[in-house]
Amino acid sequence: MPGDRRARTRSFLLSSSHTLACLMRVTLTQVDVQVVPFGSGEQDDRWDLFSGPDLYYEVYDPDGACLYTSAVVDDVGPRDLPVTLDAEVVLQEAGWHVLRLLDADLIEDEVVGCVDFAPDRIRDGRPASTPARAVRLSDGDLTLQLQLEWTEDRS
Ligand SMILES: [Ca+2]
Repeated sequence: MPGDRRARTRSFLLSSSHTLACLMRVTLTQVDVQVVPFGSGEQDDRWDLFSGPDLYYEVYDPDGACLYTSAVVDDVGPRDLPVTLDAEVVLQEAGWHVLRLLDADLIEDEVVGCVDFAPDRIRDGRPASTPARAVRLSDGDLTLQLQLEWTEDRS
């Protein structure tokens, strides 16, 4: 349950060799789907029989636990891009997280693509006064932009 994870106020230490370590909380605040592999339009390339993919994503922490499942945006077509998927995910662990973009289907959801990102590495070398950062990630023909926000953890 995302609520349970959020309720836990465990924080982690972000450090790099040349800056002072400080306690920061990383939040994934937005996911934009910028490019989707729609295929050539042939029937077996299409995500759904008569429509575009129904997009949503899941975020996994470095241990493989699912932190968050977004709402579904139905029937996404090339003209709808970029599509913004909701997010308010606190990332408590350092290390590689996985974001899976999926197409919701009645029988079995299909994976559109997977990207991984490590919040602690993205921030390394950035000045402490940069609280937000957009990160562009690709998997084949899929391109996503993640908005990450760093705030001081006062808990
Ligand atoms: Ca679908």
